[in-house]
Amino acid sequence: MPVHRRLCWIALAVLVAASLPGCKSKPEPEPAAAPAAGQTTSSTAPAVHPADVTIGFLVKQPEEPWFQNEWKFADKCAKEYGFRLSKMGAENGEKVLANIDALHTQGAQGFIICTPDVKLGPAIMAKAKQYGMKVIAVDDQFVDKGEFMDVHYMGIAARKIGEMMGQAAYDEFQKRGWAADETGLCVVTYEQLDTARERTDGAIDVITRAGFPKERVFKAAERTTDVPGAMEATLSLLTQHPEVKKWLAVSMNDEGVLGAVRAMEQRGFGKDTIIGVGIGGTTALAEFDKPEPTGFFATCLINPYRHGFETAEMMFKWITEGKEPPKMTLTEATVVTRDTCRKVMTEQGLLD
Ligand code: FCA
Repeated sequence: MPVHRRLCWIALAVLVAASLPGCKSKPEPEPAAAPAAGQTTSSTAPAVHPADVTIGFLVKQPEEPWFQNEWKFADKCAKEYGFRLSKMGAENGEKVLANIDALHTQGAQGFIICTPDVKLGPAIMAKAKQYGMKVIAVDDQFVDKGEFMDVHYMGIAARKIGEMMGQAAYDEFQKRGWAADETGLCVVTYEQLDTARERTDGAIDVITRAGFPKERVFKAAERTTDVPGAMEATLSLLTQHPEVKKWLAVSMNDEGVLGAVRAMEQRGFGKDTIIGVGIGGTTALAEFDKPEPTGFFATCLINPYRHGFETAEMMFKWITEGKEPPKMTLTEATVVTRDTCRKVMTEQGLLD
């Protein structure tokens, strides 16, 4: 073949190759076969390109500051690693399942979820399996037939933090020299959720073991774990116990305690007759930032950076490197008050 014709053929071949889908001059790394559970790949190069990774982050109460913060830190992780994060509200079972379908359509390889109902665990895992998606449960652990499911989980050390909450309330009660016989402990409960029950049980145990009379512990079961839910529950408790002159208030989260404090204020109680201690941080901070102190005395500051950034990072590495996260990660808390909350949150990098 004359040289010029041979050159033409080569040029044509190059053009065709370049226009073929997936035929690039620099080949993309091939996705590795998914390693068996518990195994890690030895390769250091990412098996999947970060830009091809989509991770879902579903939360049961998108309006709650805790969950907004989890999203904020997960977003930070997505930016840092260059993957796509799909944030979705999952207020009920229908939404959860529809959103997992939507994630599949988006090509997601995995998701992190705080489920609206822990009993949805088996249905969530079945759908994830069908789509080959990885799952990390955050905050609320999946339950199947009364048992925790063997699914990767990051939650707070609920019992321990509940005890911390009780201790902080009891210490302040003693410091103020209140008489036990005119004080009541209001416990806003949500006992169908394990992480909630462990927190409030921990608080009750510590306070009663310290000597506070058991018969002065009053539970108010909330129907929803938000401020209105806690307020409604507390108002009816207050109606039943007009003899109580001073209140300690604890709950599973800041919202529960804030609802209790608001209800008590409606009935004439205030900063000198309420010692409220919550679990959270951001909701408490808004209360501590008010010009005058209220009955919301302290909170156990928990860490949305760990629950948002770290879960997203674990999921990303699981997808791209086959690095399986620990089965269970429990995070800790620090007690903060009006005087220390902002400072400690800043130190922990939780504020902008
Ligand atoms: C649960 C609660 C949240 C937060 C989280 C760590 O999901 O509903 O308020 O306390 O645990």
